[in-house]
Amino acid sequence: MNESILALREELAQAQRICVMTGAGISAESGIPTFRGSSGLWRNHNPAELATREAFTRNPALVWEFYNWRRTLIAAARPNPGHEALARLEARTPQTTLMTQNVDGLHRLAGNTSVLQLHGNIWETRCTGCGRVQEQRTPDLGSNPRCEKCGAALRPNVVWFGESLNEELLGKAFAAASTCEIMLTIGTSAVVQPAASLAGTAKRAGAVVAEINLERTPNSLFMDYVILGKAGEILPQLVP
Ligand code: BV8
Ligand code: ZN
Repeated sequence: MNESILALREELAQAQRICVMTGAGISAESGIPTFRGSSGLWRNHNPAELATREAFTRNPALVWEFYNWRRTLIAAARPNPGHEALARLEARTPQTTLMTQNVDGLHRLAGNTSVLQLHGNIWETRCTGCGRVQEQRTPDLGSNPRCEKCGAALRPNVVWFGESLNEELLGKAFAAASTCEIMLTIGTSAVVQPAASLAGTAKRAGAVVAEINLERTPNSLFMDYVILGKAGEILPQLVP
């Protein structure tokens, strides 16, 4: 086991207040494609061109096809050893705040209870008319699901590019990042804001910051640890 993993494992064992930020990379070993990188494209669409309000207004059926495809994929996915290690971390250190950019719900399925889903939840719809939010577990909702109450079009209850994140969630995330002793950032390319800036917030507040990812990112420059590799292989070594 490399000495960075050994040292970080020791620091994690001592810490009382831990923050974890995850991105699509932690769900890759559960079979869910990431956004960027070779497997990221979907039928020559760039997901970022589908995850916008403009795309939904222009072609709601195509956006629903994208989300129905992802919901079907996620419905078949299970938490992997990386998710399970983070559930053990929260069980061992109750003041562990897990903030995720992912909308797949796998952290809650793995057993984490304090989860900030900064970009929303793919299993919920929101009405574009009356704003009603509903959990809908049927993977394929068809090309034009409508609200039972007011008849308006339903959209996925996720945060699209150009949309603001939930203020309360974001406030909790920055508060946790400002007071934690250690922050782990796992499986994220650290290009999407404001999520990517939370690691810098933790660093400036004096936390030890560690990046676990397949590749280096813009945040690698200020990390105390950069551990390159698969989350599903590294996290179980950090949290046995
Ligand atoms: C906002 C939900 C204020 C939907 C997502 C210009 C115009 C307009 C906006 C902007 C602009 N410039 C900047 C912005 C702001 C924009 C932004 O940051 N854009 C970036 C791309 C430049 N941000 C926003 O718009 C945010 N809102 O700023 O509001 C505002 C208001 C009005 C106007 C302007 C600003 C909203 C951002 C949220 C967007 N929604 N998702 C859905 O999921 O369907 S973001 C989407 O990207 C996902 O949530 C995803 O999680 C997220 C980040 O991607 P990653 O998770 O990092 O995934 P990625 O594929 O990139 O990387 C995976 C990494 O894992 C890789 O590094 C890979 O090496 C690694 N990996 C792979 N396998 C493994 C692994 N690591 C370990 N183990 C493995 N096995
Ligand atoms: Zn409605």
